[in-house]
Amino acid sequence: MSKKKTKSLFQEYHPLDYQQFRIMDDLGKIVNQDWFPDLTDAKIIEAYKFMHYARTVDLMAVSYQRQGRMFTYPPNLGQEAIGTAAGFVMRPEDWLIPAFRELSAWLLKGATLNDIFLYWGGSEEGSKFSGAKNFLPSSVPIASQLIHAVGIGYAMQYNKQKGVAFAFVGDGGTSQGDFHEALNLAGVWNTPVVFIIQNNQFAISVPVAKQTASKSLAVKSVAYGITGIQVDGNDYLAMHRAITEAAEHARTSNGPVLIEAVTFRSGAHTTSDDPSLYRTTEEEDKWKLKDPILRLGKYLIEKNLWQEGQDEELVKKYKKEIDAAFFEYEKSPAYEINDVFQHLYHDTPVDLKQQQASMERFLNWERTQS
Ligand SMILES: Cc1ncc(C[n+]2csc(CCOP(=O)(O)OP(=O)(O)O)c2C)c(N)n1
Repeated sequence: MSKKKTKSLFQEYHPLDYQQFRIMDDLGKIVNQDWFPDLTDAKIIEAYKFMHYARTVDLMAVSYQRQGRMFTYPPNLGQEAIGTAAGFVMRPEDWLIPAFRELSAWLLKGATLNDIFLYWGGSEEGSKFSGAKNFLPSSVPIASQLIHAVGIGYAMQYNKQKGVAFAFVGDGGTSQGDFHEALNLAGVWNTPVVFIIQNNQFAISVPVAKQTASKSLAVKSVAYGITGIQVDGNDYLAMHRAITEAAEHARTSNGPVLIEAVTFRSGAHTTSDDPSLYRTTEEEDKWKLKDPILRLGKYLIEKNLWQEGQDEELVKKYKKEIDAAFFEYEKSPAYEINDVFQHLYHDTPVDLKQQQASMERFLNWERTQS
């Protein structure tokens, strides 16, 4: 780390001081050398390329959905720095407890492109992540995953394992009771959980100002007696430093950390949404200048570590790889419609059996119509 400090990062950026932690400005200029992360140039280039890769997967997923080859998909555009930083900091023994909009973290934790396409193609097989360790499936009820994260953290602590649970949630998720219960229990039990709120300004059409009267989301950590920090979520270097410090804090039995990563969802909520109905192009244009890839790219170009034309070549190569993986995915056998009843309970409860029978009757009826 760059210089000896008298205060920890979390003391220097205490949530009650309402300062956002950042390392570079919107033009990629370093404005906070003191907290520059312990990363070599090669590691920064690796992260930059990975953000491009994750973005290419994301943009192509939207395109496959538009072509009718995949189902509803939630774009990650503009939020790549957060999941990429978490993914690079996470160790194999750590757990990833996802929300659903952190594709880069999924990929770095070991999800394959096939897993991703299966999941958003509606197959239960896509939740298995067979090649990845310590990775929960997406939990559709918003914020319910945070309760699981605290349980996992508690279990690791009980078993004297040194892992950390990384749990994601959106700004909208902070209005759910589960968010507050999870933070409360994590504080009381001192569990090794790093909560990452991706504050992307909207929960579908609801702006963050309608989620809370608090001046920030990070400040909610204070009420639960846990460590918290607000970070510029579009600044890869700041995200990497904050998550590294948070993981270390949790791993060394100092308890949970709440990180509010301030970002912007540049795409739609999902492919079924139209953001032009609830936000302005001025707002979108303002955030485009803060794009995480653009900013890190400017930093690298300024340091002569990257040339402008290189991005195009890279993306072209990634597109080819992703398309090849998608063609493979399209060869997968069609999933059994009954799968939706089969992955939750060991013994299927009566009401689910009734729903299953009703669905089968409907499908049989539908077949007679064609
Ligand atoms: C308990 C619950 N209520 C409502 C929904 C429907 N829903 C899906 S995503 C979403 C918005 C989530 O917003 P946020 O937490 O900010 O995450 P983002 O989508 O912005 O990443 C809602 C309301 C749900 N899945 N679960």
